[in-house]
Amino acid sequence: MKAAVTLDRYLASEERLNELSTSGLSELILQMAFAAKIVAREIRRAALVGKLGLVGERNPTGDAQKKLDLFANEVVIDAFGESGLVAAIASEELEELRTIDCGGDASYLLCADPLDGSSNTDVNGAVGTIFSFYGRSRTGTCAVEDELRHDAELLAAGYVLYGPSTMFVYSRGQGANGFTLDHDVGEFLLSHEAIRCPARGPYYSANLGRYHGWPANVQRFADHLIERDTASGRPYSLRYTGALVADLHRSLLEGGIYLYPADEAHPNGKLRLLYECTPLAFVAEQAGGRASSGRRRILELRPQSLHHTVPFAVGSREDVELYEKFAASRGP
Ligand code: FBP
Repeated sequence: MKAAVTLDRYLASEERLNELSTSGLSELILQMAFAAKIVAREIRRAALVGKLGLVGERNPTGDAQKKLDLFANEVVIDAFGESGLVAAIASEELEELRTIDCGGDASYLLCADPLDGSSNTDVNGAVGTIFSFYGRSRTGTCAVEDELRHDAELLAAGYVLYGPSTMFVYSRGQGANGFTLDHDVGEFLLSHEAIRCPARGPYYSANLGRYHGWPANVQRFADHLIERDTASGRPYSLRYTGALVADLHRSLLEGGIYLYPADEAHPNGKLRLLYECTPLAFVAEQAGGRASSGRRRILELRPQSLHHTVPFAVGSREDVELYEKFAASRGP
């Protein structure tokens, strides 16, 4: 039987293949995997240790915070607080940046959505963690938010999917790879090497409950996906789990598109550019997919603020390109 490849070993092989894949970045990706193991354990036993339910507070973009949101946030911050590598952390759960060592030599920045799909925590649904590491452009200074907004370089990104199994998917610019946690061994083992996203469908993920609040051209796109036309593989099947990470993971493996357009309740979209859209766009593109606001490629956008939201479409390249065509179209 082929020896299992641990995340550690795979990162080391990437370092040998590409000098851009630094040991510092490997250490950070391994530390995120460690944090994911702790979060996975807590999610699995949450109902037994009083970790379900709300904390009664709201996060910076108004979402009601779950106990597991705060737990995952603390685990991520603790995991990088002593690393000596991370100067500051931007998190969905924190109003402001958490600066750790911005005046020193720490040369990386971390952006994280510690728990994606929070509405699923109390119903045993899939949830995720989204992360990205930036190389500092102004090491030793504390104008970190300005750095993230203008010239910090995105070096690596990924997500953890806490589903029937726990998966860790990341990229540092050399393709996207997936690892599955062997809970008994306590190691993430290579299970999905060089993920290639099919060029199109057959699934789409969107909250159709918001359909009537979408712009007409977006409604037309959704209508188009469910028209009958065997030649183009339509109608697409709806799959909406309530967790972006789970829906994107399906699209990357089996094809399809996830979209969260602007709507009446979210005129600038709901999803946060810095710690949800950009990291997933990076992974999707490394897997041959595409990610867009409908008007611009997500990776061309820079955040105007820490919690800046954008309309978001991600998944199979041809489906997202078609969405962009509809999004650019005029008329009733
Ligand atoms: P959280 O990171 O706060 O969970 O928000 C993101 C998210 O939950 C996505 O995972 C999901 O696709 C979407 O929001 C669900 O939003 P809605 O309930 O409006 O459909």
